Amino acid sequence: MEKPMRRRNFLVAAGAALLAGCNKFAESGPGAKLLSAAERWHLGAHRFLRDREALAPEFAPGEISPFFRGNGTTDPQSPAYQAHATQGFAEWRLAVGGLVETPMALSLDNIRRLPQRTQITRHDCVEGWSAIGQWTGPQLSLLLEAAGLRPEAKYILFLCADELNGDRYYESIDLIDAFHPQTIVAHSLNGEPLPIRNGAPLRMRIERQLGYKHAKYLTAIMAVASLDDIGGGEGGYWEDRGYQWYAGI
Ligand SMILES: Nc1nc2c(c(=O)[nH]1)N[C@H]1C(S)=C(S)[C@@H](COP(=O)(O)O)O[C@H]1N2
Ligand SMILES: [Mo]
Repeated sequence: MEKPMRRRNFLVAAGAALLAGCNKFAESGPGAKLLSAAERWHLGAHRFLRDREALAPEFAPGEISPFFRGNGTTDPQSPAYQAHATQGFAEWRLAVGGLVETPMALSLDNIRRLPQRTQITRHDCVEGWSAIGQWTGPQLSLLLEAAGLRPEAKYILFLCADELNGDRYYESIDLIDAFHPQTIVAHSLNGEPLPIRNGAPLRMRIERQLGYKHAKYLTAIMAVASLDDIGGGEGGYWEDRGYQWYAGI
C-alpha cells in the first residue's frame, strides 16, 4: 500500500542513506557533483510532496455562500436514481472495490457513523464561478484503509449515477490526493443532507482541485492500476473532452 506518508518516509530514508553513504566519495571532485545532484533531487521531491499535501484554505461560518449553485447534472434522470430519491436514499449503497483486499458496500448509515471531518472550503468551477460551503463526511483515506489497497493500486476511480450527453460521469485521482486530509466523501452541505442539486446522497470533495473533479451522485470508489480502459481513457468525463486530468488549485 502506497500512502503519501510512507512514500515520503521512503524518500527521506533514501535521501539520508544516499547522503551518509556518499560522504567520503563526496570529497573528490566528481563525487561532489553527484552528491549535490542527489541532494537537489531529494529537496525537489520533498518540496513537491509538501506542496501536494498542503491544505486548501478553510473559511469561517460567516463566509458560507447563502446559495450553493448546482452545475452539470442537477437532477439525475435515471429511473433507478429517481426511485432512490423517492425513498430518501435509504437503500443507497456505496461500493468500495477494485484492487482492494476487502471490498465493501456501505449504507449512508455506515458512512455517517464513521469519524467525520467538517470543512468550509471554496469550490472553483472552470466555468468562472465559486461558492463557499461547509462539507461533512469521512475522509476517503479511512475507507481506503478499511478496504486495504493492494500494492498494484495507483489511482482511485469515482463512479457516478448520472449521465451527461449519454455518457456516464466519472472521475479519478492519484493516491496523494486520495490520502489528502481534506479529501472526504461528503453526505452533508451546510449541516443538512446534500441537496439533489449538489450530488445527493454522496459526493466527493477534493479540495486541492477544480470543481469538475468533485464527483457527485457517487455509487462506487474503485482502486485501479491504470485509467486506460475506463471511459475514454483520460480519467474523467471532462478529461475525455480535453480538460486537464490534474486540475490543481
Ligand atoms: N456526477 C457528476 N459530478 C459532477 C458534475 C456532474 O455533472 N455530474 N459536474 C462537476 C462540475 S463541472 C462542478 S463545477 C461540480 C458542481 O458541483 P455543484 O453542483 O455542487 O455546484 O460538480 C462536478 N461533479
Ligand atoms: Mo465545473
